Parts: sequence; C-alpha cells; structure tokens
Amino acid sequence: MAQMLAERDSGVRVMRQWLDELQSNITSELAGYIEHDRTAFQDVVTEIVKQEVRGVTELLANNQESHHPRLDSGNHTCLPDRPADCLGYRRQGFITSGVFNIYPVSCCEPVSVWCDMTTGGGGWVVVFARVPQVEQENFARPWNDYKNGFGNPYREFWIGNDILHLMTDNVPSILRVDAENFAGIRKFGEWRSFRVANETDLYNLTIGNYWPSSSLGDDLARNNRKVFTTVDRDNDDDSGNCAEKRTGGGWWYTSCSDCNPTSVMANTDNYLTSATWKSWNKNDPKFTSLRWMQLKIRPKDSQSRARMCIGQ
Ligand SMILES: [Ca+2]
Repeated sequence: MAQMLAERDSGVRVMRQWLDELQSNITSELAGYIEHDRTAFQDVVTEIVKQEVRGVTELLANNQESHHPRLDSGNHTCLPDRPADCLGYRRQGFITSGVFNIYPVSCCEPVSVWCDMTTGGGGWVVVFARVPQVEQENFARPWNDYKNGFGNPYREFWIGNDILHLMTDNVPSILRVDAENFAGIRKFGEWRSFRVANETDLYNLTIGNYWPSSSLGDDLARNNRKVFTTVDRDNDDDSGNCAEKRTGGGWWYTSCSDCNPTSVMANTDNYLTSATWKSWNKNDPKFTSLRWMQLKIRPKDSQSRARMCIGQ
C-alpha cells in the first residue's frame, strides 16, 4: 500500500511538472505574438493551468481513496475512528447533534442514528423518536420490522431490537427519555439500568434504577422483566393483544402499559391518538399527550467504546 501511495505521489509530481512547463511555454508563446493586453492573457492562461492542476490532483487523490482496503468481518484494520456508539464520537470532539454512522455490531456494519451531543453531557444514541410531521411514520408494524428497525434517524425512528440487544447486553447502559407535551413543556426521565435480551428471550426488558430527580414519573416500572409484543406476536399479560388495543405499536407491554410511545400520532392534543405518558405529573398521574419524544441510551460508565479493529 505504501509503495502504491509513493508511486501515485510521484505521478502527481510528474503531472505538476508537465503542467508547469506547459504554462511556461504557452506564456512565452503568447508573449511573443501578443504585445497588447499581455498581462490579461497571462492571467487567463495561468488560471486555466491552475484549474487543470487542481483537477488532476483531485482525480489522483480520489483514485487513491478508492484503493483503500475494504474491510470484511475477518480481516480488520485498526480504525479508531469507528465508534460503537455516540459517546465514542463525543469523546472524539464532536459536539453538534446530528446523524452519525455508529458501529455497534462490527467494524463493517454501520448503523445511522441521531446522536444527541448536547443533552446532559451528550453522547446519547437516539434509539426511538417521535416527531410531528406531515405524514407520521407507521409504527403499527410486525415483529420483524421491530426486530430490524425502521424509520428515518432525522425524524421518526426505531433502531431495531436486535441492535438494542447488542448495544446493551454487555454494556451497562442508561436510558433517558425526553418528551414534550402539546403546551411545549419538555420533561425527562433517566433509568440507570437498561438492557434488552435477545430474540430467543423475546427481547426481555430490564429497566430500573429510576433517577428520582427525573421530571417525568416512572411509567416504565411496570415494563421491567416484560417481553416484546407486536400486532403479530402477542407475548403480553393481557387477555388480548395490547399492540392491537393500543393502535398497533410494538412495546414491552404488560396489560397493557402506563405509557404508549408507539401510538399513532394525529398531531392533536388527544391521548387516544398520541404518544402518551401517564405520570407526566408525578403527583397527579393521568394520560398526557405528547407531540415529541426521544428514547436515548449511553454507556453507564461513560467510557468510550471506540471500536478498535486490529488485524492486517
Ligand atoms: Ca395477550
């Protein structure tokens, strides 16, 4: 690889030398024939030559880029710039929220997520989002859609239960919920224990260590040790299917749930057609409609999990 790069650098140098000579020849030819306005002609020619040099340099640079080794799962190169989560990017100095490619599964399988880089120290992977928009994302989806994930990380989004499992199984994680009601008031809750089991265990949820300073009440206490239910996979404690009863969204229902994050969203202040949170007011619990919501996770120990792929 080093030899290839050296050869290409040498190629760039030869090309530049040739173009410099070309510029010199053209300039002296023009100087001999055109006495008037010579400077203007020189400027034009110089600019043309500069553009040619720039184009050739970029072409060669892109060509080099295309020869970077492609990664595969068995033959990795050390790439500390491929973080497994948003905290890894935060540790690299990224302080503006946006969509990033994270590598929670392997060096070769990026997952595009929204990274919240500002809230509570930043470094959060937004795993689920509800956003008011003209046409809401469809959350009334079957098991496999929730397994694999769906939506748009810029707007409404479900990261996928398999990835949730891989990100939280061996990494003690914090769950944070940020929510906004139709009055524009935002509240948050934190649970310092969050883990999702694998598909064989029906994505059994471990949720706990509710942080008492949270402004949202603990609507997730009832979901602890509950498994996932979708319209086509009824695993809940209810005699019916809670996904069907709650407008189709998948969740870790009991019978059924104190919150309803995956509801249809009609973008009106109506708890029957909105995502809801029951203990919006801790001392006066009643279903409260939400117009915006994010669930986000971060490693509990605040350690970056920048993925180091070591090999060749
Ligand atoms: Ca049931």
